[in-house]
Amino acid sequence: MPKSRIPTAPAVDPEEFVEELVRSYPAKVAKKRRRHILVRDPSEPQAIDANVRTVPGIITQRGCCYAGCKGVVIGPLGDMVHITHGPIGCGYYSWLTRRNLFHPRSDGVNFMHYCFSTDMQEEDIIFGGERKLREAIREAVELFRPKAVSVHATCPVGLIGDDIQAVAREMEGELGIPVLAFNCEGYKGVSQSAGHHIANNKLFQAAVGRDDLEPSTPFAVNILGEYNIGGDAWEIERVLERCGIRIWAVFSGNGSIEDIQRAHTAQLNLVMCHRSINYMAEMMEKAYGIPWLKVNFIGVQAMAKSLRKIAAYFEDSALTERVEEVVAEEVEIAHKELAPYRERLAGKTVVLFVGGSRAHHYQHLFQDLGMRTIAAGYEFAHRDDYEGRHILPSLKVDADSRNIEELKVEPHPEKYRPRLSEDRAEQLHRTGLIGHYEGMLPDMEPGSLVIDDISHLELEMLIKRYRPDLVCSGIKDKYVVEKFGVPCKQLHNYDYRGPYAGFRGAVNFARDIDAMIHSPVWKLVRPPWETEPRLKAELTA
Ligand code: CFM
Repeated sequence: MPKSRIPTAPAVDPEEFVEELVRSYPAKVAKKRRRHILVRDPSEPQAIDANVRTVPGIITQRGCCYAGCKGVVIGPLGDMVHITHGPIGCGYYSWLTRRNLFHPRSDGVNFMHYCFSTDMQEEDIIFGGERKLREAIREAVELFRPKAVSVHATCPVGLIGDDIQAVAREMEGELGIPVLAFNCEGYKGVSQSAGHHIANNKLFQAAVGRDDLEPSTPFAVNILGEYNIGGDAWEIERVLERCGIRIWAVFSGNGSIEDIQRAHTAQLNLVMCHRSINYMAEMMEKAYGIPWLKVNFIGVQAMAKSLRKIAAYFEDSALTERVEEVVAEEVEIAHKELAPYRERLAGKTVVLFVGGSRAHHYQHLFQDLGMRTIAAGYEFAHRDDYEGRHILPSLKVDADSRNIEELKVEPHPEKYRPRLSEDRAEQLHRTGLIGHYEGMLPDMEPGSLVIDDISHLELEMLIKRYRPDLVCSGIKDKYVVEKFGVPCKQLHNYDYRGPYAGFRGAVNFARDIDAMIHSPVWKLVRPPWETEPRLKAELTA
């Protein structure tokens, strides 16, 4: 086996490294960035800054509000036409690079591979784009006959003040199908996180609760925050079906607007990505009485644990028995298939910097492989995703968050139906089975680094000092990282592979990671620290 030319990590003192990191910034920036960096110490409660503006000039991994709304939450609904109202680049940028896959239903409809945009030009910016939007919606409906249309605002639309809500109402009347308009202008909020919230709000107001069809099984669940990247949702579905648990609707991977319209009749909401969809979980609980339960389907042990949590919620002996059978069978097979990879990967180190959930979820899968997560962080998640939901009441709402509407939700006058007795609900809340998320920090090993909204510079310094065997990140970093001679797995779109969720996904992942880490190609790369310094400059003043 060819050896990587990167020597194993020199012993690094994490506290010293953090000081070194922030020293590379001007004093004011250093002070700000310091609050986004932690050395994990489980002996005391730790707080971290998150969900605040990136310092201008710093190269961040973050995306925009439009990306969070159109690209992340709404885009995966495959039986709708999604129109980007704006310059063509915004549509192009969000054109399925995330690989949220969709299987058509019996009607054969699938619009996932299209990219719809009003392609705004200078004259539209000057004279307004509403006419063009109206025509685009008409044309799309005439040509494609979708069940519903969504319209997504980009930055210029907000700046010139096109009233996309009025156009949507008008078109809904004219065309007789739902037209959902999202004011998700890219500049809103501090990251794509704002777009998640905007998407949740509109889906809740304009789609959920529209069709009262009831599931024919008592074990019907919605999955919230699973987006079917690389086919993840299909592996999750396979396992849940084996257990006798019916997926009633998914928000929104392999999702259909018709499923979402009847989602309020399910028994339970499973929350996969807490960051992007916790709003929906809370609103559905308040309006319809559906409790939510945090799951993680990434990793063999995590998958087994999540299935057991679902069984514990339903308290049905036949279901529990079936879940145990499936878990025993699937875990045994997965372990057998993982064993050769585990042997080659055990002890390797990884750093994970992904959007809002995966940097936590994938730590469980790396644990299955015997690999150590030595640093992790989110691009845009909030403090509760690090520290746990118990800190929510103490969070202060800043001006950026106040820009995003918080819906006032009341129990629905006819459709509210508590799924649990008061006693049981209280008990399950207390034991943490429902309505509970502990965040990433408790799973991080002592001395590991937690870095929020990591900058390009910080990631480079981290690689140089820690020499991890693997970096998990996205396309903005991938090739920079690989020029350091370190393999970089894209955890956003899985580098055109997957699925990685569930039992079979874990085996796929192990195979891919083993191939990456042990590829002979890294031998050919001369990392920059071997040739440095070529040019050195110091910051004065
Ligand atoms: Fe949730 Fe996601 Fe993520 Fe996310 Fe994303 Fe994504 Fe992500 Mo890319 S919804 S927070 S906004 S798990 S697109 S499927 S991979 S940054 S960690």
